Order: sequence, then structure tokens, then C-alpha cells
Amino acid sequence: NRPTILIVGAGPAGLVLGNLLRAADIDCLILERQSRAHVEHRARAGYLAANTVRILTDNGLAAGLLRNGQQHDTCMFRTDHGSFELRYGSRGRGEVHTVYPQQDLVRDLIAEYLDRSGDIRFETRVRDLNDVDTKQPWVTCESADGEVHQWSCEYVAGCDGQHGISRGAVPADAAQRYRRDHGVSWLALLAQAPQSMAAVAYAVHANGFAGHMARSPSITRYYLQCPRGHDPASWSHERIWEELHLRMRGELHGRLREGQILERGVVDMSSYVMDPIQYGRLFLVGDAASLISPSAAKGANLAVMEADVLGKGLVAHLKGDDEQQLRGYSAACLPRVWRAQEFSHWMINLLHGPMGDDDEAVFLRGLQHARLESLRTSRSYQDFFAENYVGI
Ligand code: RFL
Repeated sequence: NRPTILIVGAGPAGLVLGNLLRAADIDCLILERQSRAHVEHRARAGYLAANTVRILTDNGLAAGLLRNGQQHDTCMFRTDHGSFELRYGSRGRGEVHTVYPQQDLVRDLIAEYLDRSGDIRFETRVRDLNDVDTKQPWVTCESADGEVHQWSCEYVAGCDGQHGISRGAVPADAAQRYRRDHGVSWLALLAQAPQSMAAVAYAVHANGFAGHMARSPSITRYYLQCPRGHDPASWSHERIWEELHLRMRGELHGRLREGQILERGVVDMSSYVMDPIQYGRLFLVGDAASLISPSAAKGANLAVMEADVLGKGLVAHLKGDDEQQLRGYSAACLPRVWRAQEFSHWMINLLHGPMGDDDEAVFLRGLQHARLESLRTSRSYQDFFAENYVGI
């Protein structure tokens, strides 16, 4: 009953890490509070950065996404001043996104982990992490039938997302915590509808931001900026499509292809960074380590990058007795986390103008327009955008 590595959570972070460890024949156990069906159907991210695809490919985890993912290299901006397309695939480092729904990636990663003889327990909630600053950490968990188990291990990877418990096992004085509420909320929608245009579309409108992002040939994600504390159920089907048409300026650029709204939820844009993301023998990975607003689609990509860095560090330490990489985990990840945070924050300012007609709001909308104009006309601005938009 003593796995070498105990991983809390079977999202992209925990599953990539588990697969890397199993490839090196390191004994690990993943504990996941939800059922397998639940995690395999949880729709979230879709835009995978070039570095993510590289990591997954190099580690034999990309068969599904290489077969079924779609490459995207263009995004589009629509404003009161007109519309323009940006072919970011031909700017910056020339990298593109691969669009592959997160739930499909999770399904592939679970199948591969089991093929590598990985041990995973679904419907098993970790209740607490103990003694993580000693050589023998242990956790208490509870299965769906109420049975309580204890596991001890050598290392714990906290991959339990933004609402997990791992972060709480780091004492207040052992890490610096940085937080920001961006004061913006999005109604996140999944529509049973093919994409309406070939590119990601960002619409800046007096009623607020609207976004269009492909997920699969028959599913599209849409976003509508909405007031904080908004009840997503209060939007009727008709009102959603009417508002999307209006903000996307369907009358000028062509109507959107409508379909049933399959899922809806409100995402409050907030960010969180912890430094360091290690305490004793506990390592935080993915959303557990740092939360990023979805404005630049970075969360799942950071999770995979961190899982890769930690996986390599653990393998080097356990197989080759080289502890240096493992000790450098936080230092290797955090500069990239901050750079992604900075770009996400820049995107929030690019896409959301303040409402109202007071002097400050009008001034800030002037800046927003200037920023969009730089993006439309300046090659070096476009290179900066492309490098950060697809890069991690
Ligand atoms: P996850 O995926 O949340 O997985 C954590 C897992 O831990 C489990 N868990 C526990 N298990 C056992 N015991 C406990 N006590 C536990 N507590 C929690 C949970 O059930 C879960 O299975 O975290 P991970 O692995 O760090 O991955 C992070 C990503 O999921 C997240 O960053 C992205 O989805 C963010 N995101 C996007 N990221 C991108 O890179 N590109 C995108 O296009 C993109 N679009 C999005 C997004 C997030 C969104 N929402 C819902 C906030 C779009 C949206 C709408």
C-alpha cells in the first residue's frame, strides 16, 4: 500500500504526469474524486499550444489528437471600426494551435495510462494530505461507498485543479500567494452547431465581449461577457443567439450557425499564482499551482508543461539519483506561468472595454481601440501576439 508517487486528480496535469512516470516504470497511483465517465465528458479547453502537442507527441500520447485534431492558424477581431483577420501561424515563431477537446484528450490519456499498467481509483476523494514535509507523506481518502483508506507514499503530486485541497496543505508562511480578480465574467456556452467561420473570432461591442471558438466539426464554444453574479439559466435560447448575432455583427459578416445550447456556465476571470509551487515532498501542478483566466486559453497548456517538467525531475531523481532537476521544479515553471499570466491579462484588456460614458471609460476605450489598431497594422506587434498566443 505504498505507491512511490501519489497523484491527486485525473485532469490533464495528473494524467500526463502519470503517463510519464509509468513510461519510466515508476509506480504511481492516481486518486480521482469523480467517475471515469464524468471526467471523460467534462468539456473545457480545446486550444492546444505547439509546445503541448510536442510534449504529448514525444511521449507517445498524441495519437488521438494527431488523428482528429484540427490545426488553427488564424483569429479574427470584430469591432465598431471594422473587422480584421490575423494569420498568427505566419507570424512570430510560425506555430499553430491544434484544436482537440479536453475531454477527448483526457479519455486518450486514461486509456494510455491503463495500458501502461497505471493504477487509478475513480470516485475516490482525497480528504487531506499529511506530513508532506517529511519523507513519508500520507493521505486520507474516501471512496463513493463511504469507505476511508490511507495511503502513504514518497512524493505527492497535487493535480486537483482550482477547487482541490492540495494547495491548502502548503502552510501560509511557506509560499507567497498572488491573486487578481479581473472583474470580468463570461457566460461560457457549448453549442451543438458547426463553427460559423474558419477562425477564432473575438468581438468587441458596447454590450460587451463575444467569442467564437471551434471545438469539433459539430460543436462550437461561444462566450458572452455578462455581469458578475449572473444566473446563466436566465438567458433563453433566443436571447443567447440574438446577443451573439448582435455582438458578432452577423448583419455585416453573415449570420452564425445556430444550434442547441448543450452546456452553459459563468466563468469569473481571476488569476492566482503561488510561489514556490513545491512544499517538502508535495508538488503542485496545473490549476492547483496557478489559475489563469481563459482569455488566452493557457490553463491546460500550462498544466501539461508543468507535468512534463515535474515528470522529468521525478524520473531523473528516482532512476538516476539526480535531484537537481526536481529541486528546480518551481524555478523552471514559474517564469513561464508569469509570462502566460501577463499575456492573458493583456488579452483581457484588449477584449474588454469599460462600459459607460464617463471620462475614464471613454479614455480607456480609446486605448483599447489603439491597441487593436496596432495589432491590425504593426508587423512587430503581430509577431509579439503570435509568439505569446500559441507559445508557453
Ligand atoms: P482539472 O482539469 O481541473 O483536473 C483536476 C482533477 O482533480 C479532481 N479533484 C480531486 N480528486 C481527488 N480528490 C480531491 N479532493 C479532488 N479535488 C479535485 C477533479 O475532479 C479533476 O478531475 O485540472 P488540471 O489537470 O490542472 O487541468 C487544468 C485545465 O483543466 C484548465 O486549466 C483548462 O480547462 C482551462 N481552460 C482552457 N485551457 C486551455 O489551455 N485552452 C482552452 O481553450 C481553455 N478553455 C478552460 C477553457 C477552462 C474553462 N473553464 C470551465 C474554466 C474554457 C473554459 C470554459
